[in-house]
Amino acid sequence: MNQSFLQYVQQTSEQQERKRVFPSQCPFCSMQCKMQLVEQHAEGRTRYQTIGIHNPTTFGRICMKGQHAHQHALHKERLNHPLIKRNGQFVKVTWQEALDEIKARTQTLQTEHGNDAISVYGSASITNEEAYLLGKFARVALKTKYIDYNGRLCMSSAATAANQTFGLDRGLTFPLRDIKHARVLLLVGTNIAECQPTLMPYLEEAKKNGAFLIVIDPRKTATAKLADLHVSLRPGSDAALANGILHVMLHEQLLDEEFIKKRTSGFQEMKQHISHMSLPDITQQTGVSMKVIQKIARKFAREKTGMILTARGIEQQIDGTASVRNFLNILLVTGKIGRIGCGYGAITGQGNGQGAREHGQKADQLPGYRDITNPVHRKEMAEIWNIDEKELPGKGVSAFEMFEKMQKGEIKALFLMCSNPVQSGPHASFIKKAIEQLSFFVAIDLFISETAALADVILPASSYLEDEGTMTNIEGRVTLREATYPLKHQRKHDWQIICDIAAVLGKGGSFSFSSAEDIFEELRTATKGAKADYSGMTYDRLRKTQGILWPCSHLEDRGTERLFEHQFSHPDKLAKFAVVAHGQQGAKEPVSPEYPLYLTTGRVMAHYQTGVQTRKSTSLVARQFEAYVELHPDTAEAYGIQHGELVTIQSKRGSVIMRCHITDTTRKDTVFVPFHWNKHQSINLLIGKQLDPHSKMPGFKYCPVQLSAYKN
Ligand SMILES: Nc1nc2c(c(=O)[nH]1)N[C@H]1C(S)=C(S)[C@@H](COP(=O)(O)OP(=O)(O)OC[C@H]3O[C@@H](n4cnc5c(=O)[nH]c(N)nc54)[C@H](O)[C@@H]3O)O[C@H]1N2
Ligand SMILES: Nc1nc2c(c(=O)[nH]1)N[C@H]1C(S)=C(S)[C@@H](COP(=O)(O)OP(=O)(O)OC[C@H]3O[C@@H](n4cnc5c(=O)[nH]c(N)nc54)[C@H](O)[C@@H]3O)O[C@H]1N2
Ligand code: SF4
Ligand SMILES: [Mo]
Repeated sequence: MNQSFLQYVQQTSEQQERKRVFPSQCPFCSMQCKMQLVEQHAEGRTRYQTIGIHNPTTFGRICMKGQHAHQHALHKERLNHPLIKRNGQFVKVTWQEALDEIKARTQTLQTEHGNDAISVYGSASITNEEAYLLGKFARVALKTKYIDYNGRLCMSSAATAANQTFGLDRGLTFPLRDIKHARVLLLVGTNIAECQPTLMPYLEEAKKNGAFLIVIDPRKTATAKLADLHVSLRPGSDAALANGILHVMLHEQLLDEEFIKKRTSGFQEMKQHISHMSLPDITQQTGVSMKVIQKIARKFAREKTGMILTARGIEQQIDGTASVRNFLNILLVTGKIGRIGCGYGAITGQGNGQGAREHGQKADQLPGYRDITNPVHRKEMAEIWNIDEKELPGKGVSAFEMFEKMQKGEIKALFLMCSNPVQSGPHASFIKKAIEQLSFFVAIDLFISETAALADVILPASSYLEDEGTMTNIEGRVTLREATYPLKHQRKHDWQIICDIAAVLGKGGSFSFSSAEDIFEELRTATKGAKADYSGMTYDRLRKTQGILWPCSHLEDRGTERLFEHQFSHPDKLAKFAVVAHGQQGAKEPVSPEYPLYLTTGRVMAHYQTGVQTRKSTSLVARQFEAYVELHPDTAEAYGIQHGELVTIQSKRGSVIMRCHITDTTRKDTVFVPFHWNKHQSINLLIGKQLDPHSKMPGFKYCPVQLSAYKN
């Protein structure tokens, strides 16, 4: 061996010694791609690289956001210490000081104003263990009924619709690998190409097998570009479009009569209702031609297999629940659920969008999807939590309604974990004012977000690199996120923070957990026999199996991949048709000469949600560094606006300023703005306060606006 080769080997092995590998799962979307952070010290520098790891959902694929996630987790602005605001400035304090402050302020407020003076706002980006514990914290430590979470702004319409139609809400009723067996795929308001990029190969595989892909979206998105048929409907008109499709199916007898007879109820009422509808009216309301409506109906009904996938485009509407139910009507009349290649999928959003809604963060729910108003469920949970059932608070109110109560002074304090509502909530200026009214506000975050900046106390949490726990992915697959990056500075895991606060409030006995696994063991018991049953899972099993789809009710149970094969989850085992009057659309603020354009909002590939995390990543910011508005060329011409020019967009509630992107991928009457940017680019300043009556979802995807060139 020559000298230089020996030197090379020596150097390489030194480098090897200085290489560390940390496992985790991406902190962003519901695909929950498994990944490793590789940390390498060489030539006096530390380099980081994120690589995808094989798993049964994404097979080692990752997208650009996952690839650069470490850039925010390792960012210099990450919080290191608890902070208390004194004279308008945040000062670093010890945990003891922060906890003492929390104890004193909370106890005083509860003594003076009752337990319900305090509220808790959670998240679907925390682990199942933390979601479970936060629900327990509200009910057992604070004894308040006011808890809800950011998932209310996300999937609540799909969840409500699935519960009403099927009696159970699991985002996907099938495993992703079933997609390749679907002959027709109907995608409604879902932009998978930008929002769940590592899901795309499933659609591509289905297409290769001959599937016909229909995308219903006002914009010709990257997903729509893959479609055989792109249906550019008027924003907010999905319920009407579904009525049109049903009309054709009923008129042309494109039905699965046996399925309707054996597996459903309410068909006649629905049929009767549809028979009064006029197709020409529907084409007018939706902007979709009769020919296209007929084509969708015939194609979907005549193929042997088919799936409907929805996401926030149809759901984030004040008639989102009814609209989703109407698409589920289409699935039921054609008998396309409960067998391979068929089913419904509400594409989940946040990393734990599925699990975090199952374990008690919702105002009306207890762990495992138990109902907080059901005496039997209450008793079961009270026993597990070792409290008297009478001590268990009742049903609270939804996320946005909590801010209304803050504004009225009924709620006086807020514990906020892992969310940024000042930017993500509707009518953002209202939410900011409501929070400013609080007597006491604790934010638990990685950074000083736009919302945390308003807090009295900020507590520094751990990130996806450090925090072990389970996350339930898009498939309903419970995955174990192993995370071993050392916890630095004064940061703590969200679950530790909850336990520490509970302890100073005198409830330490109910929160004496020493690891995430410890909490999972209690969660298993708490969900036993419930709809979302995790009791057959253990960390060991999750490691060995690479994830189990719930329900899983005993240690030999391999989980449930496909739902509703033999029965639905209502007591009579039948799925329920819905009568959907798309007149409900009339409740929406109409466009007018003053506000003539439809604004719809959403996402771009490079950024995540309110951008607190992705705006810290230099690589992602390089892809897209500012907000923009998409405008059709004819509309731009009519308004005398050039590409790249700054424009003001205004609604009844507020205005924003951003650059104009002229593109023929959007409708002439529709503008689109992503919601990842803050300050004068925060699009939620424009969105209204109206909520869906069933799910309490705001109408993020529909808002009449005016647009004009920006005048300085
Ligand atoms: N890159 C990226 N990926 C993400 C996220 C992110 O912030 N960034 N967030 C994650 C989360 S939490 C979620 S919930 C998901 C969201 O995933 P999606 O719901 O797929 O994303 P959005 O862009 O909000 O909206 C989807 C589409 O709805 C269309 N749309 C607007 N109005 C209407 C309408 O009236 N009817 C119909 N049919 N369509 C309409 C929009 O044009 C848009 O293309 O993405 C997850 N993944
Ligand atoms: N106009 C419009 N508005 C929307 C939507 C839309 O399509 N259009 N979509 C809605 C949807 S679907 C969603 S899901 C919401 C999302 O709304 P938010 O939940 O408000 O958005 P995020 O940016 O995810 O906020 C997460 C916060 O938690 C912090 N964080 C990240 N990880 C952790 C952690 O592990 N622990 C703690 N304690 N903190 C952490 C981040 O730094 C960040 O400040 O926005 C909704 N708002
Ligand atoms: S953002 Fe979603 S698709 Fe991209 S790496 Fe993360 S989990 Fe995977
Ligand atoms: Mo979401």
